[in-house]
Amino acid sequence: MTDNTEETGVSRRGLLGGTAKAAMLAGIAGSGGLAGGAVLAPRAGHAAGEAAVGPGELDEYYVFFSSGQSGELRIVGLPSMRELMRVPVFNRCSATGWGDTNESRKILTEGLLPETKEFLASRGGVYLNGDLHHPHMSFTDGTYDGRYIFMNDKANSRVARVRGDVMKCDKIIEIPNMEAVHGLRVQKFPRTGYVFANGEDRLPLPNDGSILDEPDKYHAIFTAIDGDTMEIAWQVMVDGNLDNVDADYQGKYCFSTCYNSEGGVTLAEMTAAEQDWVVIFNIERIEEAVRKGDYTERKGVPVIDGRHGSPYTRYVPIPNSPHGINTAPDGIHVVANGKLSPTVTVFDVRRFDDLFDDKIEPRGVVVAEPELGLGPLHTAFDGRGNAYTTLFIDSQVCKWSIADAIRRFNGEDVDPILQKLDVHYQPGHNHTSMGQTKEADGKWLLSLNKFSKDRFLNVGPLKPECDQLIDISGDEMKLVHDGPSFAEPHDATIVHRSKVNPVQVWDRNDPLFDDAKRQAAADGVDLDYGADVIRDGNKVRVYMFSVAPAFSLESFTVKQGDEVTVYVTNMDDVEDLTHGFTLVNHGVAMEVPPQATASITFVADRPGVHWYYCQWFCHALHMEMKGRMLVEPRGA
Ligand code: K7E
Ligand code: CUA
Repeated sequence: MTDNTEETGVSRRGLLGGTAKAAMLAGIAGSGGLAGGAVLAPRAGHAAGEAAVGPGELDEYYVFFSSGQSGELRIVGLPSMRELMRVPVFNRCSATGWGDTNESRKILTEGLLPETKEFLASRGGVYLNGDLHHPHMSFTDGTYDGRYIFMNDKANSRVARVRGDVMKCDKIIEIPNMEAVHGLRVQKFPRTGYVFANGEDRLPLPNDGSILDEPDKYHAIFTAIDGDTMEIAWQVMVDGNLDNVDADYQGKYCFSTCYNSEGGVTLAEMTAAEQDWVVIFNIERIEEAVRKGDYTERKGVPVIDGRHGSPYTRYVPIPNSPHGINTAPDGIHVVANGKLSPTVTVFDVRRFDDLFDDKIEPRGVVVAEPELGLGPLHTAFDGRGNAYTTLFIDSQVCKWSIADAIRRFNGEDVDPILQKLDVHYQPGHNHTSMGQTKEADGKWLLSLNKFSKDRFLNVGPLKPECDQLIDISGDEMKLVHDGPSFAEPHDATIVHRSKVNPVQVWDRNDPLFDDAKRQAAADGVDLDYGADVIRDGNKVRVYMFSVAPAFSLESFTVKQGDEVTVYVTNMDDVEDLTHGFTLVNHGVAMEVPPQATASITFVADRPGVHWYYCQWFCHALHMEMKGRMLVEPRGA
């Protein structure tokens, strides 16, 4: 196994002209040469036995993967790294009809701000893209509870929720008063509770055109969302900007990194200072401020002033443009990753009370600051006191001891670094099994690498990225598997399967079907067993159910120009018996899983005969599961 010494790091640093910052900036400018060094590293040997999951065997963990600019949530089994499901969220999905069905369009539109709805009117009413960075499961008492997975959309400033029982998105909200939701984490204790979301971009407030090129009047906004109602609880205006966020295990504090304390609007300005900061939010004091009315209401949300000098926040100087921030499973230590500094900074949350009572200086919460290598971005934990930090520039994962880093900080002559493992190439996030909970089990580490280069068969200029599975159960990290993945495996949450318990078929009483039920009742139709065509002026509602291999309507007739809504209810009550409904040459398609209702609305503007068919393979006679829409020409 590769074990690059610190010496290698030093020589690379030398090669790159002295400072970590110069190296990182070189990396930003195009890093082929940097990764080239890692290409020469010996490859891992054969996969360890434990990583093999045989045909028919089930994985021990679910991985909830973001997909970055693809905008969906992906579910992967670990350790096999088999992709199990894609859950459309901010994207449009042809297979499921997400973005096309009435049920999904309601979820995609109801949480948008009024001005966004107006803006999107000329663009089909919904955003088609999203940039999903951070999926995180809800907690109870410091560990996952399986209820929900929350996630951000950096591209269009939204936060979404996926239900753990059916693995479908049920809520999307747009966050007002800020743009580009980046960091997202949830409250770990006593439960979620709050979902914390960082506004990355600094903007005028209000951003109505009255202030334009006056960056000193821009602000960044931190948002707390109530995870149960998906309503915004409060916001805090801060100095600088906001990158990543995490929360403690006591339910008292959350904290965000800032890479732009300079308030710059150009690369040079944003990287000018040698130190930026982490801002710590005092949740109890903020809740008190909301109760007392110490806020300005903006777009219906209480916005608290948390800039320097406020009782609600503290700013801890950190070298240099820190990125990821990660709370250790010991419930005590928090690691901020230096990015442009070769260091990570370790806080002790037990000192935060004193910090807010002004008994110590901001840097007084720092208990260690080990130098690990170039481009530290994110840190994961094994529950045995070790931390694993990704080094973007060095293309390595660095394993280090938190206790030894603290001893070193206190002047003892110990090296906290235990091992460096080459990864391929340029890692961003990394994750350990259950490592973001108090139940971190120290078995697996995933390194999510931004480049795959030569690791897979060449598929042209656009390459997959490379997720590497590392066995951390022993004293040494061992690389056991490479997994290519399409844009972009940005972040992941590894959850033991005992925490997740999805259902096999939908419940007919699910609230997702309420609108269809209400409309069917108004039309005097039994939604479960409908075979009806209801005309209401030029609106036509078509109700059908499906039992493999047939729809209850083999044809229906409408007039050209009618606005047609088709409701399909799948009355099969069997595991894995999904039907679909696709209307040829109409851009109309959707999934209808067992015991679900789905509906879709379109204008029947093409006279003639158009077949509809079942688009999910369901039966030996699946090809025959079809029917005709007969459209009478206008004036006939
Ligand atoms: Cu590191 Cu969006 Cu999670 Cu990128 S943030 S890596
Ligand atoms: Cu029903 Cu295919």
